[in-house]
Amino acid sequence: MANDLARSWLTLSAPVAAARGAGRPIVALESTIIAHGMPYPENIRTAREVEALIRDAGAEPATIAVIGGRIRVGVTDGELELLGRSDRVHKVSRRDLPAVLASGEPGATTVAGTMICAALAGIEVFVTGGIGGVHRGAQETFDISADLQELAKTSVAVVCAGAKSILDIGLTLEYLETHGVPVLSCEQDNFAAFYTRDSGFRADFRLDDAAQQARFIRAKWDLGLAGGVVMSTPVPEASEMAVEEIDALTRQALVEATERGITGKALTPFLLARIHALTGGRSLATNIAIVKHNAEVGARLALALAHAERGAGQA
Ligand code: PSU
Ligand code: MN
Repeated sequence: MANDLARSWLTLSAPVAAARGAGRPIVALESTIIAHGMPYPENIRTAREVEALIRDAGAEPATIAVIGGRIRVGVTDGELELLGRSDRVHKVSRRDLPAVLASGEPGATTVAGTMICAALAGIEVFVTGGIGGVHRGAQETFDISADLQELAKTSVAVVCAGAKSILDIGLTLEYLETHGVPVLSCEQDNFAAFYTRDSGFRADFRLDDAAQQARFIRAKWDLGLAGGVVMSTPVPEASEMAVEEIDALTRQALVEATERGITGKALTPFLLARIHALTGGRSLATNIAIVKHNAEVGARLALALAHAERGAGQA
């Protein structure tokens, strides 16, 4: 756990505190995906189902959000409802965290925001859908998600289905390499592209087995190599979308965003909502299947990390 001052802003839910007390592994979940990534009521239903999957696998889920001026590590059903229904929930990345803590207004944490809070709470594994990245055209706009900087410095393993093709996936991987963030993949050699399994880019290291993944991560952190690890897992085949379809719709959504002058933190939620509408909701079913699959992978990783062997030799 972080120092006492940082900890004074955290509230662990009763189930999370009990899991901590019993030494059971905890898996963090983000809330931007609930408040800004999926429509109501599927967002809340999915959040509950994902929590149940993690619990069934033997770990404790901790959905992270900022409510009432506190960082909440684990939320109640009522709080989940607030996050999923209210249109006054802020999207909270590193920059925004002090603002919602100071104002007391509700905030949903992004990948970056959730990583910060998970690390403060001593949680090593975080399950999400897709990470933010370098946006297409970032050479002009400078739009690079703060998620990537967070991965560079905050020691949490992020289980995701890669990054969406609304982003420039090649540049995203280059950025991660520059910052020393390892990109692991399971089930396939290549990095996943969210709605589709194959981004066309190789991940750095393929590790199919949770025990191997855990040993890799332990070695990194034991050495003091601070920073995150991206654990890419592809969408299950049965839920994958057609590459041509998703490419065409992504291009259309990007054109619309440019025409409407949408930039900054509003861009990613706009693109997600447009793709959802343009697919007549089919992309949402894929999105849900992705997060559930990631929850299973993440729970297995959290259990493996709890048992991971350290270096066998002597210092
Ligand atoms: N990608 C998705 N679904 C999401 C997000 C990204 O497929 O819900 C959310 C995550 O919370 C991520 C954030 O951290 O968007 C990135 O936003 P930005 O690009 O503004 O950094
Ligand atoms: Mn951005």
